[in-house]
Amino acid sequence: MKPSAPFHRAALLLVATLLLPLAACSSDDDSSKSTDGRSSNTSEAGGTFDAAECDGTAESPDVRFVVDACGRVVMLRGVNVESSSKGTTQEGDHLPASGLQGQAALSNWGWNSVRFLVFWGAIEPEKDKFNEAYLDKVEEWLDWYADNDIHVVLDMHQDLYAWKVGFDGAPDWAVDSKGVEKGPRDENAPWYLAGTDPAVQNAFQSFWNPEPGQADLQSEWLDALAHLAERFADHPAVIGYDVMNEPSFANGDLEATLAIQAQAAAGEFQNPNLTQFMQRGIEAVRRHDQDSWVMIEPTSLLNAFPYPGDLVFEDLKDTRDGPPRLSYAGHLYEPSVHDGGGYAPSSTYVDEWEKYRSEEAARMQGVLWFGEWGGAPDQSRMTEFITEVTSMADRQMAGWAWWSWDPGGWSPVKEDGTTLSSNGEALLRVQPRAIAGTPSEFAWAAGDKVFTMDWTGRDDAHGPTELAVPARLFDKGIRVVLDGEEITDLGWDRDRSVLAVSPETTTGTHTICLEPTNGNKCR
Ligand code: IDC
Repeated sequence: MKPSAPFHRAALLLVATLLLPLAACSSDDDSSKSTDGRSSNTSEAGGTFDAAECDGTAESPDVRFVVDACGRVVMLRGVNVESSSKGTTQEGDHLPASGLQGQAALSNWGWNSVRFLVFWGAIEPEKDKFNEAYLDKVEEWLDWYADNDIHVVLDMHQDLYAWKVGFDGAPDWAVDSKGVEKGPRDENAPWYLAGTDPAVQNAFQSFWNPEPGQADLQSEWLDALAHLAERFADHPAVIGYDVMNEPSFANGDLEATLAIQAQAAAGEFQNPNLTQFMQRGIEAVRRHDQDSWVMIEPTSLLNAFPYPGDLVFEDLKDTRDGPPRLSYAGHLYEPSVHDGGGYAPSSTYVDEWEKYRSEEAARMQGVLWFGEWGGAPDQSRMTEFITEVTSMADRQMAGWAWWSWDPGGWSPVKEDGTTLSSNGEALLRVQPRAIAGTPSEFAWAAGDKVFTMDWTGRDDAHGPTELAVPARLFDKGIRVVLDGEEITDLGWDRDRSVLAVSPETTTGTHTICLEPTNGNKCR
């Protein structure tokens, strides 16, 4: 049925907002995952640090934190790599066009993680035939990340379901648009508006709400995810799996979605279909990997408003032995910033996002992590936006992954792949990478360039506490006060922008303050 004109306009408006952001050291049974070369031989308080102690057996001190194989709390901070992998058809290598060597730039800023895009259609281009050659290539990237102490979340990416209906994700064989071909795309309109295309709508409904006789595509997706986990469960770089990027329309098609807006805004809409799929996603990963985190996204509608979450949070259960390792991975896209319209001083988006998403992460006993956030550098108050979001992330002790690496555009780097863009300048900050204990709070004051953090040491966390301290922020050097004493012999690797500190005693409470070398704020 062709939508009537007013419906179409309403639908476009809705989709404009609703399709907008929706949105370690991982451990494993395998001891190959247990150490990172950097930590070995480091002297740990109370004795010599033995890297063999990083056997991945330490549990997180709190469901809100990820830990590495050394038991250190890892604050995942990094970037999505990368949009260029999507390509325009199922064919192609589906690897980042910017190339592996370009990744050195991000490891030089002390960033510790990436969200790496992979695609069902690349993993399983033919039904039931996994493409190991593609996964071998992905593994080359993972090896590089492991060698450079960067944790990877593998993101089962899709945008508007599949290449066959205009974007990316599902293999051609898994697209059932019920006989409707994709319509022409208006290249001048934001990409997500193509979600109104009946072919996209039908393909989504075939996936989420199959009619009798239609294939069970959700199980097929989850089998591909399980295969990914089987391939990389023992890989030292892999810390997590994002079950599905930006799921939308699990509750029903556009019309059904329009009909529940008031309910959703009032926090009265729950999405059992999506919740069940995400629960099955947890179980698919756990078929092969007991130790990685499973990243779960709400309906992408929530990235844009934001509304209260639609998942039935209390129903999501990790099936591993031991405390849950789940992450709540909604995206953070302020609608105007996403579309390049600037960050209005009156915007309440970041505050609302913080309120809803932090409560929801707690309800599902998960780590709060913004799997995507970003915007173009050349818009008003973009630096303020970045500062507010990163400060909020610090306040919540949450992780984030910037969208996206792809040099140029929104990237932290310009087209040359190394020169910082203004986004990159704003994103460079002092932040924790790995904490040999449990953090209670930390904050970065960008104006004064002062970083402070309090934590409590733990016997089951090994290796030094590491901070990202970008060398280019401190051309004259740094001054560091640890537990009230100025550190004279700084373990600061300027090339990698990593500062390693080890308090005299492992346990007990600790406090660190870092500032420019001539500063006087740290005591
Ligand atoms: C965007 C890319 C853009 C591309 C589009 C469609 O930046 O170049 O044309 O995808 O493939 C998301 C998605 C993510 C989007 C990103 C920015 O998860 O794939 O990338 N975004 O629009 N959800 C909200 C925003």
